[in-house]
Amino acid sequence: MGRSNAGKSTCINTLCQQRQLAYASKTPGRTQHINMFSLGKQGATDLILCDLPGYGYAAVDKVSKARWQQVMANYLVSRPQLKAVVMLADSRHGLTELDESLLDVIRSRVQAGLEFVVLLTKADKLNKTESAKALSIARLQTAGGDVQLFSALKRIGIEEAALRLFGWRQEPVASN
Ligand SMILES: Nc1nc2c(ncn2[C@@H]2O[C@H](COP(=O)(O)OP(=O)(O)O)[C@@H](O)[C@H]2O)c(=O)[nH]1
Ligand SMILES: [Mg+2]
Repeated sequence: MGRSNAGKSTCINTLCQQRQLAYASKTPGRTQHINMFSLGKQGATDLILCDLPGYGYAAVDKVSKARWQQVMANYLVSRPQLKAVVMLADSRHGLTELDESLLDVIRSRVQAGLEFVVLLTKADKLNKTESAKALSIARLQTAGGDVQLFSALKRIGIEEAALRLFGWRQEPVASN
């Protein structure tokens, strides 16, 4: 999840080594549904990635905004299958107020064991000093939570993110 234009769809495409699995757009606010991508062999899913609707796009009317927020909050609070939340934020802006309010929504689930990581996207736009600063601010905002840099363009943090997600996959149920 993340603000519209944070790089969610691009991240999913990159992790899945697909060009257009998730629709990346130059027009913010395009993804209005919860799109789910099943990874692994047919009938033996390793994990499912969900591209949540982006939030924070100014040009969206109030009613739609409120509806999306409700859909998101319901999903995050009550979806029992949810194993992990990946929050994406543009590394140049860091976590905004809207991101922090969503952190509040999932806080009790994270305390109860829901995995959580922040990807600071488009890290190719930052130099070393700016990257270090963005990381430490985001870590403070998440109270020492997992935060990493990510860039689909310059391929920063892709392996780190992929390994993290793969480590969180549901162990296959043994059958005999
Ligand atoms: N420089 C740079 N731009 C990126 C990167 N990832 C995504 N973008 C651009 O950011 C915009 C929004 O990306 P998108 O994946 O559609 O964001 P979403 O709205 O969160 O799904 C697009 O123009 C992407 O090309 C990146 O790693 N580096
Ligand atoms: Mg998208």
